[in-house]
Amino acid sequence: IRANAIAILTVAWILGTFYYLWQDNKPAAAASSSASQPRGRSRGQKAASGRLEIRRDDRTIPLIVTQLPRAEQQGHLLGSFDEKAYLTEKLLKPGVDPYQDHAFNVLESDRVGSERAIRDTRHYRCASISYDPELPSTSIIITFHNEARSTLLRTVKSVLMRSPPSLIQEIILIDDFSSDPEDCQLLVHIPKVRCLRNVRREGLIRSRVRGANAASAPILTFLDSHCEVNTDWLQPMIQRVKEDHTRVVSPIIDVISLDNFAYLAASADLRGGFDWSLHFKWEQIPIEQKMARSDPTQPISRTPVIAGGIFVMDKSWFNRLGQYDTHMDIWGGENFELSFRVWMCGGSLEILPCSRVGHVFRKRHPYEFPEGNALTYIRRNTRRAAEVWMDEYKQYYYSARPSAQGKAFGSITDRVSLRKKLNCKPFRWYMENVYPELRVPEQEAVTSVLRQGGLCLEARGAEWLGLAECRGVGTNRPQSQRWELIEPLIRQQDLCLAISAFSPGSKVKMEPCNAKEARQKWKPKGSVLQHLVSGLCLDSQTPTGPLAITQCRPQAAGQSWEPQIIT
Ligand code: LR7
Ligand code: MN
Repeated sequence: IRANAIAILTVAWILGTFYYLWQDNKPAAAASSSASQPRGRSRGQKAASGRLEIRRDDRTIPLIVTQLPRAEQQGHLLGSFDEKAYLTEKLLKPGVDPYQDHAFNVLESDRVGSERAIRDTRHYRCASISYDPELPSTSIIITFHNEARSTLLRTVKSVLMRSPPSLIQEIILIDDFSSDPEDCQLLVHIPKVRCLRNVRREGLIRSRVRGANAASAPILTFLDSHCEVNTDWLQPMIQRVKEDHTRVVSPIIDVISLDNFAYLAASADLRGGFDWSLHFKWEQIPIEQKMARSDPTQPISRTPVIAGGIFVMDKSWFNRLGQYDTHMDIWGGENFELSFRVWMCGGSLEILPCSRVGHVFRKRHPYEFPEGNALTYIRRNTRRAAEVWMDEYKQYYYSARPSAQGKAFGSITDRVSLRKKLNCKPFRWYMENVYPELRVPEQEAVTSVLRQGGLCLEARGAEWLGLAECRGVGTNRPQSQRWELIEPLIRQQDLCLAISAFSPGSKVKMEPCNAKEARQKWKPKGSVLQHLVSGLCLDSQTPTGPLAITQCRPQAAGQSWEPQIIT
């Protein structure tokens, strides 16, 4: 009887496998339209048309569903873990708003389960790439604060289901002082899962560092706590890092709808960018780069920044580069700090289109910020990044985020000496080589007269320059007495104030503007106009002529220039 039963089971299993393969090979539209279309259409609409307009997904594209491991493997994956008990203990009470605690629809997350099939969103050519059979293993690091159990579990299980087991050394969960320690502790019954709990709220930056310090694999993989990894997500990333340990790589981050948990493909030609307030944004890769991309499976190299949550990095390289700035608290800014540091100190950042990881994007933070609100921390953290890494460009950060000024941000001595020790390039290099598309804000031109007593600085073309009676008021001032002060130039139409030589007594004249010409560079300092390179000051009372440069004497009447702005 036993032998018979085994024979029957074997036949059934073979038939089942064939049926499965046949299903997979059928024209994909027929195989999956019933499974995904109606729901996706009716409920997916909101997510697709809402704030994530760049992440539109064509729901009519035939779906190819990722293969699930068979039931017995499934059991093996979870060890003694009791999934049902874990989830049902925390189900949403009737009448409670499903968005309240997590800023996504937790009812839907609970409902879709932990091992659903999702569409393989990669370019089809990715599936035929083969990777090194001897890839190094990785420690997965997931930090969380009061994550929903079903999303946390789906993150962990998708990693176990969709990664070659030999590549997963361990999954380290850092419970950042969540209300219920069991959210984390119960999960250690799953093989390879470890749980570290912070004794106080640290924020994601110090939590990740704690995870990295506990990791035993040579490669680190960071994930947010509400992700769902897709087919073969890990191999492309580890491969790139193995080939060159200074590469820091990210997947394309697909969108999991916060309303219905539909898994939506993100556009494959986006990269990470920012504006001067250090606000992260996805942007189109530059058109030349787009046209040069003949192979859609190739990395999107030269992303100026990464989103920050999902990336793979060599552990020794992470440590050598100074991990993270652990004086950053709670949330925000660390992705800029890391990205600038990687680029400026000899590494590179890239996005791999053959690696896909879904992430639940939210519209608000569901958790508390211990002091103040999110902005309190964003300001402080991004300010630290700007102060350490942005050199003279930090002025643009401060003009774009004036509220960051004047607030304490702690000591940056350690990070500045780290930058020295690593011999990192200046931010100017980053601007020129990594992010030339980021425009430096136009200096706002100020038009004014330059008064000395009752007289005004006047130029009549290039022919005559000197002091003359001030004429007109406000907008009636004559053109010849109007000066545009666009640092470092002092400009009148196409002509600029220039010295003729760099020694004291050298005459001053008008000549065609050229912002690179050292003789034309000035800086107003109190009431004097100082020539930048010579350090001498514009003077009207000199023996050599009407206008020349002489040693600066701020009290001298001939060096006092009072700007009066013309509105
Ligand atoms: O105090 C905290 N402690 C934590 O452990 C606050 C948060 N966290 C955890 C949290 O549970 C989550 O796992 O940190 C992770 C990130 O927080 P989220 O998911 O609330 O924020 P987010 O998705 O907006 O985070 C993005 O920006 C952050 C800036 O500090 C981090 O870099 C996140 O890793 C980053 N997430 C991603 O890059 C995923 C793609 C999103 C985009 C763009
Ligand atoms: Mn997140």
